[in-house]
Amino acid sequence: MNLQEIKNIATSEELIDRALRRASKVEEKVRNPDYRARLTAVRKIHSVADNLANPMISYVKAFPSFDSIHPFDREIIDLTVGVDMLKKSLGAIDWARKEILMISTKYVPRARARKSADNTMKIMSEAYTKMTNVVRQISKSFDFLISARSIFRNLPNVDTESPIAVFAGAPNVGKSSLIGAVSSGKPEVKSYPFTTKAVSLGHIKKKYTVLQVMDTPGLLDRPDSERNDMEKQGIAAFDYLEPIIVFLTDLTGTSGYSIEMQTNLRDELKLRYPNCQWVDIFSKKDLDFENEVNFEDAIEVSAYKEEGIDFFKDKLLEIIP
Ligand SMILES: Nc1nc2c(ncn2[C@@H]2O[C@H](COP(=O)(O)OP(=O)(O)O)[C@@H](O)[C@H]2O)c(=O)[nH]1
Ligand SMILES: [Mg+2]
Repeated sequence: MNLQEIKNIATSEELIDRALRRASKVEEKVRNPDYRARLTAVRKIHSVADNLANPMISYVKAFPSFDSIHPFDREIIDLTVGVDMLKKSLGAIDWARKEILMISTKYVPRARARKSADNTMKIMSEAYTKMTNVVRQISKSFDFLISARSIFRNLPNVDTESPIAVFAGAPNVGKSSLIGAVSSGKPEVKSYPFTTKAVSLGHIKKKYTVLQVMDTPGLLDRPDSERNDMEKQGIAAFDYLEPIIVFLTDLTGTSGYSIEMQTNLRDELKLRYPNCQWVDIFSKKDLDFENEVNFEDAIEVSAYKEEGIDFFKDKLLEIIP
């Protein structure tokens, strides 16, 4: 399921206009005017019903089914538009679709049974009114889906089926730069609603393996006590992906954050994610390290001079769960 790739959704009025326009082109070439009216009416009613109901099916199908959705996507949907509201809107569209088909099923035989052309047209326009009223009745559900789609399109495109490494560490320690240095292609820069800062999402590719790499600004860069509820839920969303945690420590003193703050943050995250794979990085190795800490197996890298990058990438690919 790909939340970012939901196709365009029409408003209720656009849908109605399109359906009526298409139906207006339907014509039957039969001599007898009464017979012609009956045939035309039947085809027009079918045409309106199909042109309303078919797009509605595709809209409902375009959104993920909540039975099979990945818990990460579910959480993201809940944090952005609300799972309940989305379910309600999709339910309303599906209800309306069935109503429309029922109306057409009811009106087609009635149109067929009329003797005079006038009466037939009356029945047809009654069917039109009923069908379009059903659509208008749920216009807010269309509007909701339209705005949900546009919100989803602007989210980082995390593939829940592929492994992911999230980069954590204090601000300014070099997370985004390192993501740029390890990624094939340019990382995508987009935002989640639970962190006002833009997230970088890149990919490390080797043969058939793709590892997503993402930083988490505003989330995994400060102590839990400073996070608001929204940010806590944002972190919870990442918990569902069982990420590899890449923790950057900046020993150069240029990030503006003390070693004490950085190691406290590291301890806290280690407690929060006891089951995740963990990789320690000392960043900016092109500069002098002013501090010293003893982390086993830490990898020294420089995003600037591209030092230690290949070694780090290989290490990541090796430990993909
Ligand atoms: N000397 C040096 N500076 C770096 C390196 N990586 C990042 N920086 C600088 O450190 C600052 C913060 O980097 P950034 O990647 O934005 O850190 P983030 O906040 O953790 O994402 C920026 O001014 C970068 O130019 C590096 O490898 N060497
Ligand atoms: Mg950054």
